[in-house]
Amino acid sequence: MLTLYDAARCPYCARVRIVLAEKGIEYETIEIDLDDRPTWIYEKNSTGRVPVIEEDGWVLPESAVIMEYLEERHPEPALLGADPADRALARLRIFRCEDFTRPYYALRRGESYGRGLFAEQLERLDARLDQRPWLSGAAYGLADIAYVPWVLRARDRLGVDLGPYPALAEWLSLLLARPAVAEEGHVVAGL
Ligand SMILES: N[C@@H](CCC(=O)N[C@@H](CS)C(=O)NCC(=O)O)C(=O)O
Repeated sequence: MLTLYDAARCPYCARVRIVLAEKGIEYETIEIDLDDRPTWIYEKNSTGRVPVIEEDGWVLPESAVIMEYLEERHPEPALLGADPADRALARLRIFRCEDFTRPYYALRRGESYGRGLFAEQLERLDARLDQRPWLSGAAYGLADIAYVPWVLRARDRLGVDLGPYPALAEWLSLLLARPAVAEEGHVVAGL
C-alpha cells in the first residue's frame, strides 16, 4: 500500500492526489500539520516538505518527480502523450511552473506587484490554451495536473476572476468535469 504524506491545503500535494485518483491507485494518507510539522518528516524528506510518498519503506519527495514515477509505475491511463515531442513539452511546462506559482505566492502574500504579475501569467496561460486545448499537448495530462491546483486556489481562495481569460476558464471547466479534479475542487472548498 502506498502512503502519501499529505496536506490538504498544499497545491503540490494536490498534484499527487489528482494523479493517484486518475490512475485509481489505492493509498493511505498521513496528514501533516504544516504549522507544526513533526520532526520525523525530515527523515522522509530532508527539506521537511510535503508531498512525500512511501512504498514498502522506499520514500520519494518532490511532486514533479512523484508524478512521473506514478506515470511510469502505473502507465494506464496514460498522462504523458505517446509522442516524444508532447512528452517533452509537458515536462518543460512542469519545469517552468514556478514562473506561474511565484507570482501566485506574491499575490497571496499581498505584495503590491503580485496582482499584476499574476495577471500576466494568466494571460500567458490563456494565450497558450487558446492555441491548444491542453498544456500537456494533444491530450489532458501531467502538465495540466501540475498547474490546476494553483488556478483553482487563485479562483476560489484569492478571488481571482477568470472571466478575462476565456480559454483558461474553459480549460478549468473541462478539468473540473473529471472526477479526480472535481474532488480537488471539494478539498479547496473545504479549506
Ligand atoms: N518542490 C516541492 C515543494 C513542496 C512544498 O513547498 N510544500 C509545502 C506545502 S505546500 C511545504 O511542505 N512547506 C513547508 C515548508 O516550506 O517548510 C514539491 O514540488 O513537492
